Amino acid sequence: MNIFKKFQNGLKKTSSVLSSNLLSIVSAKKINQEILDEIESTLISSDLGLEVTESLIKKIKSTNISSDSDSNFVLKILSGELEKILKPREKLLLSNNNEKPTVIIFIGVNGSGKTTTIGKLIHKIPSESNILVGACDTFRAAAVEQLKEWTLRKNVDFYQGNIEQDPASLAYTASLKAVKENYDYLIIDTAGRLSNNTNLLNQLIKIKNVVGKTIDTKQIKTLLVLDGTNGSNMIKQVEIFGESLDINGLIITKIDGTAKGGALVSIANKYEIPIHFVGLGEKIDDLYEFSARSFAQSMLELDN
Ligand SMILES: Nc1nc2c(ncn2[C@@H]2O[C@H](COP(=O)(O)OP(=O)(O)OP(=O)(O)O)[C@@H](O)[C@H]2O)c(=O)[nH]1
Ligand SMILES: [Mg+2]
Repeated sequence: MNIFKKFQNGLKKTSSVLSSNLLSIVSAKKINQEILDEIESTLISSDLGLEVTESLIKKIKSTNISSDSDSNFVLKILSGELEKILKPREKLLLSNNNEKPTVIIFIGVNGSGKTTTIGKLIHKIPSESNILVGACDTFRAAAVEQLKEWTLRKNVDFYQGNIEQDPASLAYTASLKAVKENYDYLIIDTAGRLSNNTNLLNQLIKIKNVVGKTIDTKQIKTLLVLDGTNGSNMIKQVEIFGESLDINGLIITKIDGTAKGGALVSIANKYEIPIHFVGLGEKIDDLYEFSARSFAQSMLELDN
């Protein structure tokens, strides 16, 4: 299946609500204030946020739309505007010209998709690269096993400690190993839930700091994994994690399971943080490099 088709399928829940509502509003009608109000409430209800919605409405107002323009015309204007907002957030995570190792620390609340996304990501990294995966979610034995299974599928080296071992001490020895044994990538999984948020954030800060003792901070990427089904609540998570840690990139999962895909646009509009990947399903190859054009077109059920 081509990539655009994957985006179209992954965004079906979002687009089926958004585009059919929009089409029924604009079809064969002249755009007047009442129609604009209806478009506005449809856009808001798809979690695009107020600011993005207002800029979209402004664009429609300033475009000369005659009553015989086909109804897709409005959708095309909207998708062009969405693409403009999303485009600056497209950025490849994996590049070859970095110093070795590149460290990728996955953070995010429990259930957001960290461990699964690591599994999908190691499947994407070309097999000539050496990858070490560190199981720094020592909070639950099952978490270690879940991660280990993914590494076995790709025959990737796995580094684990004892259950309830301090995750930062494990991250430290994993980084020593990654440097000494010349790995290309060290990928670190972390816990999503501790007794409270402050403990979690302090632990993540500590993990990042100890890795930074051995490996240049320029080579360390902290990626926040967000559950797309949370819609605009994802913004709160970017804020909470962003207060304590520099977030270098975002991965937004479970886009396939939500009609609130518009929230990704609202995040792209609010934060200058790259969106590296989107999760469009549970299977190993359901992780896709973020494409502004595919996302925008698919949200509105337009063809590429
Ligand atoms: N439909 C869908 N499900 C996903 C996607 N990504 C992850 N999941 C599912 O989300 C659930 C939670 O994923 P995990 O990877 O265990 O989440 P986690 O962040 O590691 O959770 P903790 O270890 O508890 O912090 C699993 O059932 C995954 O299969 C996605 O893109 N689409
Ligand atoms: Mg996990």
